[in-house]
Amino acid sequence: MARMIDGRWEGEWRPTDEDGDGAFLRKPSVFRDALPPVRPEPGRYHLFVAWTCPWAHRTLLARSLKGLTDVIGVHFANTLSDHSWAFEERSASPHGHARLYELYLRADPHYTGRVTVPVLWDEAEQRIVNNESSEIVAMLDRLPSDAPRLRPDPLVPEIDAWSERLYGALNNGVYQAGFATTQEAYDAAVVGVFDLLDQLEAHLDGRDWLVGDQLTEADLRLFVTAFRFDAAYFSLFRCNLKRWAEYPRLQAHLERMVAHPGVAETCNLDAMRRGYASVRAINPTGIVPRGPLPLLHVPS
Ligand SMILES: N[C@@H](CCC(=O)N[C@@H](CS)C(=O)NCC(=O)O)C(=O)O
Repeated sequence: MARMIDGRWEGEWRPTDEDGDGAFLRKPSVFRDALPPVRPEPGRYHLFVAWTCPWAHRTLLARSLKGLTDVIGVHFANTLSDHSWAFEERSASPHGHARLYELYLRADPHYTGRVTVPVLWDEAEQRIVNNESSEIVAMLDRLPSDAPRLRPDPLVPEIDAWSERLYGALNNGVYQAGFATTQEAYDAAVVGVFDLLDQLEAHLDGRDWLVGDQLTEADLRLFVTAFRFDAAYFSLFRCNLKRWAEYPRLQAHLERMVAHPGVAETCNLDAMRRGYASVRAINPTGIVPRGPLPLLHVPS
């Protein structure tokens, strides 16, 4: 068991839940409210994230690309171990918490579920508004802003169709490969990852962005996995049929994203590498592999 039941930790922490065939299952998020579509008062809402986490990364990207960095606070947890994410220093959490689960208990003393990042926290009402990254991205996108929409109405059906494919086979597919406990579950996941990469490489022929001719939420989904692929998923998750850099158009998309204003500041390559290497279930010694690294200049 790896979750809280009625506000108490149940058993040993493990990185995942499984189905009976050794395949990794991701549980639905619990807090699912929405923000009102008005520019929030600065300091009221806060994102709790971790540099490692791709789901948290897309909320950081939405906050940055929508020009909301002055309005929505951000707090980084660094290590994930027994009893959830820990903050490097208590000051990283506005309430002086050492661990993320304390925030969940502040929102609901009887919380039942996994304790995950990202969390969108409402300081005024002392509650978790939402802990599902796709919904947080969509609600940040609806806030008034001069920045272009990440989900422009006419493109939403195509964005959502890509999002579903990206989530199943790639964003979550790499985790299914990394956390599989049977050969069959691992093989199925890895084949799915690389089949989709082949399809994406073909789709990006003559295009800069996945949908339409602008950066959308679909590109965020592709990017958060692309950024982690060579440095974490290739080695630690054994997604090693090819490196990201061996796909010319996917590599060009990765470089285009990092060069886009507002993206590089959401990336921390070293913290991300250390974060994945610290998951003892897949890397018992905790040694951080020196390579491979993505072939691009990103802040370390
Ligand atoms: N559905 C969530 C999933 C988030 C998620 O799985 N976060 C991971 C980190 S990448 C986590 O916090 N895991 C801790 C745990 O499951 O105990 C979302 O997309 O927001």
